[in-house]
Amino acid sequence: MFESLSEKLEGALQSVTGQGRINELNVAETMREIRRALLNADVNYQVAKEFTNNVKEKALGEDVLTSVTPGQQLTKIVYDELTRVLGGEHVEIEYAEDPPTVILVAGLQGSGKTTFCSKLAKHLRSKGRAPLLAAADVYRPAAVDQLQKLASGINVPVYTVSDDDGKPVQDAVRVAEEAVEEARNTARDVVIIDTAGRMHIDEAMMEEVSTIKSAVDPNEILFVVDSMTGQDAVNTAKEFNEQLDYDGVVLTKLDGDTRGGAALSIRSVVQKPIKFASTGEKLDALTEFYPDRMAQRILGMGDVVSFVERAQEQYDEKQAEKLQEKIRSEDFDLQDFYDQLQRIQKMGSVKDLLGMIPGVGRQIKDLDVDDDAFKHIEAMIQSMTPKERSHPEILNGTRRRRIARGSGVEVRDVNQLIKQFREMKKMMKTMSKLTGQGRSMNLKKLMSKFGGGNSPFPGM
Ligand SMILES: Nc1nc2c(ncn2[C@@H]2O[C@H](COP(=O)(O)OP(=O)(O)O)[C@@H](O)[C@H]2O)c(=O)[nH]1
Ligand SMILES: [Mg+2]
Repeated sequence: MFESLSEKLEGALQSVTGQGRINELNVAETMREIRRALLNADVNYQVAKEFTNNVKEKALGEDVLTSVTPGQQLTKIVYDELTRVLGGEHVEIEYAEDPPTVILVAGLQGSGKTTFCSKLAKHLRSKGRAPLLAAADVYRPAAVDQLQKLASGINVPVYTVSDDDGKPVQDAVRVAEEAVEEARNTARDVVIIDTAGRMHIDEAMMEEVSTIKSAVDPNEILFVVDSMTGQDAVNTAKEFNEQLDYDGVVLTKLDGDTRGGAALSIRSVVQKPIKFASTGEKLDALTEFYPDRMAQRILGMGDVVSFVERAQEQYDEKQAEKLQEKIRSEDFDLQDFYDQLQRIQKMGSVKDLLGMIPGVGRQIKDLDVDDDAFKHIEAMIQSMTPKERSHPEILNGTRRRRIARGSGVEVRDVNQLIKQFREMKKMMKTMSKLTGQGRSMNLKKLMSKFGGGNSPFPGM
């Protein structure tokens, strides 16, 4: 689904990775790439423009997180914006307080209405409801047959009106009205009305659907649209909405090689929620539409998004600034280091966290990252007095022996910790000069300073 768009978006975001921090220049460039990716996917021009403007504004306005790279942070912002254009929240079908709930399904011919009606019936049944299908596409006998065939497979009754020869009576409004009556009489609590579509929007079709609407006063009108048709889908959605003022959109054929334009544009253009997505011809290929899940699929970087979310949860601006200042002025001591270790561990297992850094994931997959190694480091620091933590230079032989005993390690482990801490501090200082404010500290590089016996990363 949306492979090309996904690829291009990831490409655009990955090009920011590794750069020091978010700035006007790299954001502008990334936005150009993202806009191109969206337009390539046939996203409405206005929607694409607004999308990149919003992302840019947020990127330049947001607090810079120390524990993530600019690329990761931008990924999260793009993800949030994708979720927003897809509708933000999931929107449920509205059920009638007094059953039956009447659902009217409209759309062009071939968009997938009949298939969707059957899928919806199956879906609702699995939720404990008792649907009745109404075959209000009365002009082609094959249409009624199709619905009956699909419905018999799932054991859902279909309401039809036939003449003496068994041919469907060509009165869609009558079928719809009687179906609602039938549901009431047979204790069916949802009526799904499948209507006729045309190849193109025409007045007769619109008028018929509008007449059904006024006749049965549906609780829910769903507009079905083939997502493969790109911007045409958006235009059709607009016209149907002007006529019917529908309640929700059903995107079909998302399993095909649709580029994504319809999915990403419809919500913004018609201001109606996408409620369902259809992903195949089989009757179980229907999902309730969740904008955040879809955004994650499009971006294909769900792990980065949740990483940044967790970093944001742990983020404390004042604390971060204090830390930066300490690094700059070389006041960063073992107590600060200890606090950072605690913070990192609160965010999850170290291997998980490292795996979420783009490019790192694959490298460490087979490594045996030992979270316990951190425990040793922590234990050693815990065995130090506050003064020792802030002035590691006073750690003479006697003190080191005491610390080793107190934390259950060998003296050489303590020696190593002190040596490594000194090296790390040097590196942090250099990094902080290189990146201006040292904001994008690379966790892996930092931790790799802890080589040897206590290293959480064997071989580093
Ligand atoms: N691949 C795919 N095909 C679908 C999907 N939904 C419907 N179709 C197919 O599209 C064609 C038209 O569907 P139909 O329900 O008859 O459309 P209607 O004219 O709007 O009632 C049929 O061949 C369906 O099997 C879908 O989500 N994915
Ligand atoms: Mg049909």
